[in-house]
Amino acid sequence: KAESKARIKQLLKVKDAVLVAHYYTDPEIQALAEETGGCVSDSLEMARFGRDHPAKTLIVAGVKFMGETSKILSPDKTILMPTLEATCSLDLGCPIETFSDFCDAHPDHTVVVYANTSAAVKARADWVVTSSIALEIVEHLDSQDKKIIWGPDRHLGSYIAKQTGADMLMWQGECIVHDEFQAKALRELKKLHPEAAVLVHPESPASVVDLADAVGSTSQLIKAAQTMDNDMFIVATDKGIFYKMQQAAPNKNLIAAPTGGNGATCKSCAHCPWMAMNGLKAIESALENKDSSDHEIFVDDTLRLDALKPLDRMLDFAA
Ligand code: CIZ
Ligand code: SF4
Repeated sequence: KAESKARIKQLLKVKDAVLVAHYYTDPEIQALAEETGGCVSDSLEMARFGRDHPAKTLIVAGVKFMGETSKILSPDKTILMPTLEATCSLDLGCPIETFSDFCDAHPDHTVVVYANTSAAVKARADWVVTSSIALEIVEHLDSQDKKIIWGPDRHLGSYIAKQTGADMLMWQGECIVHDEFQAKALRELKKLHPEAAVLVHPESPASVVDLADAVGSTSQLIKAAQTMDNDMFIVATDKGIFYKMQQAAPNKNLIAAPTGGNGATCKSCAHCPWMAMNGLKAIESALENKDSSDHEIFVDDTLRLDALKPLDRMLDFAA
């Protein structure tokens, strides 16, 4: 491992590359990104950091839509991923053909899609949002009496509809990781730790969100652990987040929310199987990039410009 890390550090220098990692990747990958002057963050910040960094090459340790978003924002950079097989159940569950038909069937609706989608789905949308800013953008559209098509995460969509009262037609997608958090087992755990605050990512089912003391994106949940007075937090999101959350709140006790209620076994067990593909060996191989078809992200130029519009709309709104 030490050898692999040393080799990665050397390759980053030689190739003028910087490592950008998501909060859900394994702790050693996040630590390596920090040590080498890269960044660890959510999908929006990853893309922004990559765009603004002077390096010629970005190594995006995350899942495919994050690499695509980086390419859309930084077309002149080489975007490499540890593996192009790292995808996302939301992206997989929202193929462009059927999604486009759904949009065509409701031409009077504004199309708002989550960042966890392909470049083609983004290109079909009026707005792209991440979980940090989805609520504000839908509020803004609702204040203009817009009817909304929301895709692909139905849990996040329902949460936003409930908070804003907006008129939203939902695509029925879900994140296989967050969908597994269990309300019944969480209620039991809360009873054991009545002093703990519950932090929930809104890709979780409504029954779990209902038990939350704070609901938010990964960066918002880290902030909550840092600023809330509680000494203990029960956390319902991918367990990769514990690395940064513990750093931000070193004296707090963080425990994982249960994923297998009623004696059922979990499948993802609170760790995204695609995020887990971003190992040291894969990063090394990306940096070597012997075969670009294994690592390099390309986005067709017409598609890129169409996807850039709704992404820029979000970035301008956030600014
Ligand atoms: O669930 C994910 O994959 C998240 C939270 C992505 C992101 O950073 O927006
Ligand atoms: Fe997709 Fe869920 Fe994995 Fe995030 S954690 S990449 S939403 S499957």
